[in-house]
Amino acid sequence: MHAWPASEVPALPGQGRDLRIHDTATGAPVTLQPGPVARLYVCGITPYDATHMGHAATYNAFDLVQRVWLDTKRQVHYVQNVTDVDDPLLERAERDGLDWTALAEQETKLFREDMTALRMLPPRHYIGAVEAIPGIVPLVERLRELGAAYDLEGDVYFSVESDPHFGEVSHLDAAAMRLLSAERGGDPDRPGKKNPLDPMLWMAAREGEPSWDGGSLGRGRPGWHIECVAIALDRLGMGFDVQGGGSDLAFPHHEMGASHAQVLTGEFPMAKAYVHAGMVALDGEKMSKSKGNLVFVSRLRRDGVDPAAIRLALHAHHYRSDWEWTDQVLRDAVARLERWRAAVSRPDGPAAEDMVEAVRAALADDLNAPEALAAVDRWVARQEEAGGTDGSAPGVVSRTVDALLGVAL
Ligand code: 5CA
Ligand code: ZN
Repeated sequence: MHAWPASEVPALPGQGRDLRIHDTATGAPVTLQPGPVARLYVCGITPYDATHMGHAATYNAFDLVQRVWLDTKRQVHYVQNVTDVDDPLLERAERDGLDWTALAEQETKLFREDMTALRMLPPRHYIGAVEAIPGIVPLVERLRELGAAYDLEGDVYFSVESDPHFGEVSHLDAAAMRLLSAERGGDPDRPGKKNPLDPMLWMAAREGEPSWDGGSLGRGRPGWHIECVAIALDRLGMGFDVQGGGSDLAFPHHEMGASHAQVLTGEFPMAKAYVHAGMVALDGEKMSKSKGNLVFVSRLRRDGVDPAAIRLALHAHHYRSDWEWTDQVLRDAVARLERWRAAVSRPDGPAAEDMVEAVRAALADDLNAPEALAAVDRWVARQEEAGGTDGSAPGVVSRTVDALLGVAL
């Protein structure tokens, strides 16, 4: 599957800083020291509806991860998936009388356009679940050979008890896991399972649903967690730097994925840091496709909102906090963008070196984007109050905001 075009990332003067980021698995910040090529896997969309502000906020966080690493002169090997076959997608297609492949294609196309408009850097590999099936089947077969998977009425389940590290990503107790499993695509109440939490690896073909050749597994389609594991191991290998997504993915998705990979390879952990973005709400409830309380990026764009303002609205919240999307959040961002643009359009201004370092320091410290905005605001305020004589300063500010925040002034 193709991704979307990259916007250019200007090089900045001085030295970038290593990223220190909160790791869900250890519950503490970790300073990552990737080699010359940092490895990042971010869970992609299930394309049955348009990109909403919650998705945008999560991808914004991982775009910042990339930008901090690029600033340290590293390359970034970034992989993202598209869950282009799964229950919610099939259900929505059925509800709306659409062909499920057409729905997935249409929504993935819109997602690419939204990401391009927001200047989110694209993954190097953008892989659909369907195209990953030939790589998924042998992994499920291998888990069966290892005794870590079992059959139930033709479906294949992963046994969570086969991984001694199971539970070490999300650190939840059994009751909480069971509740979340039921809410997030699991089937804890299905009779015959060894452990209620065991997730499906391969679902035998169902009447009226798409299915693929699964070799010794029979015809069927892949489970959700093994999809991301197959893609991540194939493209990045074990021990990559960051696996990312929204906080609703910590359990079961990232927990199960980590277990699959650890049992398959005998190595631990799959990712050096598990990084989770907070949930964006609207009217007091988590924005979600299933609830339908959504503000779409594409809708705002159609209404003439500058994507750079959307980006600033996202940066105004720390990625780990849960927050509420309101019209005021957007109005504040539009006003900030206007002020910043006016300030950098002048031929000179106060020296900007401190601002570059402050933005760098803020982002390298667990992606503190609100603090990065405050650092730019301080330069803008000085420009508005007293101006300055440094002819290179407005350009330096523009390039910094572009390179590190993805905002074109
Ligand atoms: N395809 C899977 C991941 S493999 C999936 O979760 N797709 S999704 O379309 O439901 O979500 C895509 C990403 O957006 C996930 O990282 C999810 O955690 C994040 N996300 C979904 N809703 C919100 C929200 N309200 N706020 C913040 N992030 C969200
Ligand atoms: Zn995933």
